[in-house]
Amino acid sequence: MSRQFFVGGNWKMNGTTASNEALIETLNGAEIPEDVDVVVAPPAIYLESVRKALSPRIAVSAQNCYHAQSGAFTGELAPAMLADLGITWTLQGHSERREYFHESSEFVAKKTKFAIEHGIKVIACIGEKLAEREDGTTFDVCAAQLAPIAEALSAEQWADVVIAYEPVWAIGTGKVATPDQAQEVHAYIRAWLAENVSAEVAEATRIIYGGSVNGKNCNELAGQPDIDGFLVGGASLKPEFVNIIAARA
Ligand code: G2H
Repeated sequence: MSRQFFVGGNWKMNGTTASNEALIETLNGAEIPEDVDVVVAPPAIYLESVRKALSPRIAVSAQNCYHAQSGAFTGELAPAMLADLGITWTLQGHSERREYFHESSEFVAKKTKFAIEHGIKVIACIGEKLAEREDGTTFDVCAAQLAPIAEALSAEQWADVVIAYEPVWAIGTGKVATPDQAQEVHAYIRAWLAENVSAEVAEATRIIYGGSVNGKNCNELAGQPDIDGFLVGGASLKPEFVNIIAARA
């Protein structure tokens, strides 16, 4: 089964109206191969303006959303609000949220399930820290982060999930995982899905790599059998994002 290549741009807490307009002009003018899904995740305050200005060929994602429909949850966004604006994806569990906002894997799983139940697809992020890699616990960390998601979701709901493997030591550091290092973990994640969810879900679920991906290193990573795309941070704010979208071509 061939999995459609998927490239996400995580703009994190960057941008202004003017810089967004320039980036959107580049993206709208880019030739995007038909067999690639492209999603960008601007900061919440720009979701609506980006959705309105961006070509419908490119989907827009939130960087986070909460597990309630509405109510007294100051500072949060409901999946229904995203759907109302034509936003079809959200990130969940990015390592920066786990680290700086103390999000647990259980909380990430709860928000993932709620988002999917309310029509928003999820890029679910997992990955180990440097000390965990050095301790040889990379696989255990990934399994522990995946387990609550697998417990929360039905097999059908996995159709609305993309897993982003992002080793924390490679995020924003310029230290990209080698293609072999990334492939090894992606293959592990796929085997974990086969064992803990189903063979069908393992085969169909896109597992994308994130961590210092750029226009230079993307082609070799994209050639690995279990790397189904990328979640790109820094380079998604630059014209080279267009080259990353074409990495599989
Ligand atoms: C990892 C990635 C995007 P960067 O966080 O999610 O960022 O490409 O800047 O390492």
